[in-house]
Amino acid sequence: MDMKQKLEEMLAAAKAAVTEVADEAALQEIRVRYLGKKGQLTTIMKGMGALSSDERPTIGALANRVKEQLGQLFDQHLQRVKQQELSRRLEHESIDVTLPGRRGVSGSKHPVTLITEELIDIFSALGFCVAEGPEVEQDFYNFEALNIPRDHPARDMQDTFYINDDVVLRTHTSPVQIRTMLKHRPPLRIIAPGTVYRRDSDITHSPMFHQIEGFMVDENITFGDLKGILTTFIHECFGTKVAVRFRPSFFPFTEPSAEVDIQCVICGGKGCRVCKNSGWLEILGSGMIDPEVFKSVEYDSSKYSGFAFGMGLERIAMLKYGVNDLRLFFENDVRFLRQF
Ligand code: 2NL
Repeated sequence: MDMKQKLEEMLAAAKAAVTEVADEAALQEIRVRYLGKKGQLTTIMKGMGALSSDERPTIGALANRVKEQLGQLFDQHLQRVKQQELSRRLEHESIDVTLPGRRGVSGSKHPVTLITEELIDIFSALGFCVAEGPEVEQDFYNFEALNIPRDHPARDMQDTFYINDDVVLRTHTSPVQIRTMLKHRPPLRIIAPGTVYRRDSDITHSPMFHQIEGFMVDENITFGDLKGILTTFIHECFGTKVAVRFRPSFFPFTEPSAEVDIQCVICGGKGCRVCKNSGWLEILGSGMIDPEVFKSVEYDSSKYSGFAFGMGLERIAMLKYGVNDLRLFFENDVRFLRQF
């Protein structure tokens, strides 16, 4: 067989082979069989050395054309096979758009955050605004202005984290209220939620905890306003059926002072471990702002009066959510946190 015939037959055979092909891998295999280093075209071209010098240019040109045609042939069929594979996939695959999506894992709010937000909502509805201030505080705002002099036991190194002689980590959020009173004139209704620090650490005390304090100052504010606002707050927070009582107490910054108890939310007042069999739970401290405090902020106490109160947020959270161990709030165990 002469070379021209061999080349033409090879081209015809290749054309026949690729029309059958249905996938990319099979097509690649055929391409190698014809165009590869050990393929048929190479083998034929190796025989060209035996040709006479007048045959060689024509056969050489023909071989090149055949090579080009083979290349085109494979490219065409590669397109076809790819298109077929795509149509096949599209026919068989389907997307059920009614299936629920895969949700990302989302965190939840810390119970102390939830309580803070709830109390802010309740007091906002009663006309109170939120104020904030620094956690590293000067002695004047944390103690002096609140009628807690240098020799007061609350100043004890055992209770307070001192940065230096004049700077402390705030032991309550009252300094926020002092700053607010210095900046603004009455009438004022303010709540100050925030983180506070005391050198106390045992089962029922954490060195870092949270408080909300509030005050209201205007002309003619009385102990009746204190009772009304705090009773309303308790009814909003724990339900309107819960009994409330005001008990005389003492704070350096209020006179008179009262602690507020609610009927035990655990046993309903019958007596249990949480209320130490008294049937009552202490939930906040309060009182009429002491004239000494008004002196520090230069309010005329013959014109203005007001009440103030404070409570621990962890304690409220424990009672509302039935948490029996304070430490759970600070361990950040997700098995606990996920439940809120
Ligand atoms: C409690 C008791 C209380 C206040 C906080 C206050 C603030 C100013 C003036 C007067 Cl600026 N009083 N705050 C008053 C009474 C009680 O907190 O048991 N806290 C956890």
